Amino acid sequence: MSLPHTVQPTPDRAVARHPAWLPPEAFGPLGIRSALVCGTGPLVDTVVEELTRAGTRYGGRVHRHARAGAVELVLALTGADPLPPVAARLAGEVAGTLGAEGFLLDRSGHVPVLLADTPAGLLYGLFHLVRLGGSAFDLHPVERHRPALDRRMLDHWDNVDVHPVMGQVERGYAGGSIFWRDGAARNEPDRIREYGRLLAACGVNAITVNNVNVHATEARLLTDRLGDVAAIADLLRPYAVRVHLSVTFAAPVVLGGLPTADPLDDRVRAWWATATRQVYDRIPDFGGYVVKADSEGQPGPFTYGRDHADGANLLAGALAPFGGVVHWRAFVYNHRQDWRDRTTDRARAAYDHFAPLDGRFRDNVIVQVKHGPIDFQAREPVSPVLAAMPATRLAVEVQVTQEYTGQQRHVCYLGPWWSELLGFTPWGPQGRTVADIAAGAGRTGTGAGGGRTGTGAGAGRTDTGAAGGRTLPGGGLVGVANVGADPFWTGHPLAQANLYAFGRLGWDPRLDPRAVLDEWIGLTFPPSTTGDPALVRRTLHEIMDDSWRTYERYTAPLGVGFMVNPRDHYGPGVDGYEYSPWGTYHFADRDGVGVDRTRATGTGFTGQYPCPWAERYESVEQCPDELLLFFHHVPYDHVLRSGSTVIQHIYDTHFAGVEQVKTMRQRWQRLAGLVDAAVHARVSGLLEEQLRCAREWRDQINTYFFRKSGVPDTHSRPIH
Ligand code: GCV
Repeated sequence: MSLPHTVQPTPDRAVARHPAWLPPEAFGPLGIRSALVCGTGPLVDTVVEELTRAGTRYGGRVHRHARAGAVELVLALTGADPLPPVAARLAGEVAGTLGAEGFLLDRSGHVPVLLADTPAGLLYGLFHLVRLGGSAFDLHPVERHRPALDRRMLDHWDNVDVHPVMGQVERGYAGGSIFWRDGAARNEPDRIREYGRLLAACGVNAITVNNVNVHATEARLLTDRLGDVAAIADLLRPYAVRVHLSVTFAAPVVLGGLPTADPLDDRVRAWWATATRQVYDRIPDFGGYVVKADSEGQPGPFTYGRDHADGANLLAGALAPFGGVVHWRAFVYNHRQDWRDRTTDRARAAYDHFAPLDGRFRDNVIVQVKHGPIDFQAREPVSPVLAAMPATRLAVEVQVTQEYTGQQRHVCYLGPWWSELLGFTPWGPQGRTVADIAAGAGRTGTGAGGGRTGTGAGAGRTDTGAAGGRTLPGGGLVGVANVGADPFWTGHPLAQANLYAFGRLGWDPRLDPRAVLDEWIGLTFPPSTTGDPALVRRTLHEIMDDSWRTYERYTAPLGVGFMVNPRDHYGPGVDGYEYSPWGTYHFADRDGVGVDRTRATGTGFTGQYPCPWAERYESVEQCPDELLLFFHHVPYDHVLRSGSTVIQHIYDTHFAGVEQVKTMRQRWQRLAGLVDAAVHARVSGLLEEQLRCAREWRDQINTYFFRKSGVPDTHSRPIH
């Protein structure tokens, strides 16, 4: 969909694809060394291929035999035979302890030795060495690495057919799909392989290849178009990325010709079993299904009077024999709400639907929960569902694609936001974090291996898992992908950092997001390719570190959310959703603004949180400023914890946000001639658009609230 004021992505074949965080120069320090790789298997071949490519360019050599002579770097599977003496003793000590994706790096001797129990671990270890660059060869104590979250998945909202409203990619801001074009597979294997490399190099290990809104053509990827999915899986397998498919709950009807998709119907169960077996015949390492059911018009179990545990367990049953999982989205709410009805609160919906089902889901169901209770707004509280389902595998879903954060036309580095989210402690400072929940720490399973299976309402509802259950693995971190056919991959070249940060924080949620950005800068703008490496690094930090908060300053204030234009969700539309059926209201009037979600006088949403957050959010005095209008309706002269009034805060942040964008633009100009000219030109053009749009936000929001409240700006700045 072509949007107004858009810097359109360059036609996808016009220029070579940008190497993102894997330019050849990033391999220089490894490429000049003579390396030994011990082990066999396709992923080990990938490691060899990467090193060979670097060696071909920089003069290094890659050996595959332990008795190859002098080597300066060893990468080995602990079970490889033979191993060189420099690795053999350590391998014997650590074999079997490194994990399915982990690795160990020993730099205490004269030759760095990287060991892994599995080929995937070796691949991740290789990219760790790339990140270390020349310092990979410095003396250093032994380090061990393994991902905190087992599942680090990107959901592509890509359509096979061009959708009349949403286009090729729903909420995509980087050109067309890298997988599909005009109803067919795009058939550009090199592009998909390169994508796989980038994913492996930041730690992503799973994707879905189609939109969660599954339309008619896309439904068929499960059956007669399965070959297209298998082709993608073949291309991504060498990078340890497993492919998943979004499926429609109505598949037995629309594809199988059955009269029903009732999850408790034996014919339906048999249909899913057969379809799923056929998928695994074709793609033996297929990851599983993603389902958006009873949500925004997608079909689901409610049609048959069943609940979401019934629906999810149906698909989980079909996948279980093959080790697959179903990601079942908790994004279920009434999108046909009457705006006059003040008792219905969309924020409550996911919890109300899912929390009572805790303990009913099979162990291979992952309930996928949007990070906030509404819909990927730039500021929302953490979803209370994440603290409400101790006997269920939960995944946290974030939006890497910038639907509500500037649509890859604005610089908005999301790492700091995700870091806050993953570090949030729903039970207070001493308790588990959201990352712990996504990792599965402390979860217990049903112990029954599945809920009820077709025996009628109510059966099996006693599975709570709290007592006698087994530890469940986590559901991981899921991000809606921001990649398209654009030569820079992400439209805005600096939006690549969000994809990179998503993978890295999924691997280790405790990483400092600024350090992650620093890694990304070092890889993407290698010192040897820039005119002034120190200035480039410093300037990018100055522009990007705080850019999410800058975006927040000039858009919807104090957590109130949804002041965007309807449909395309770009730019200010203060009342765009105020009288709509979507359940996203701010209730601004002449006296005040915000949504009363308290137990005392509002919708009671605050009661969905455990202590201490239920109390903090309930209290207008204790509620964090940045979320005040999410939880409370307050007068314009309400004094924030910061000491400012609500109305003055709105004016101040909107004026400040625009000034900060002007500064970004000036800073970027310093880099002219110092970074790649195409990157510079693209970012320069987009910063003009960001400034235009930020001014529009400032003027519309300030004017709107001035007109509503009649309160002047204490600094008498222009308000229209
Ligand atoms: C894929 C938001 C988006 C929709 C998206 C939906 C979802 O509502 O605007 O485009 O649909 O979220 O997450 O399913």
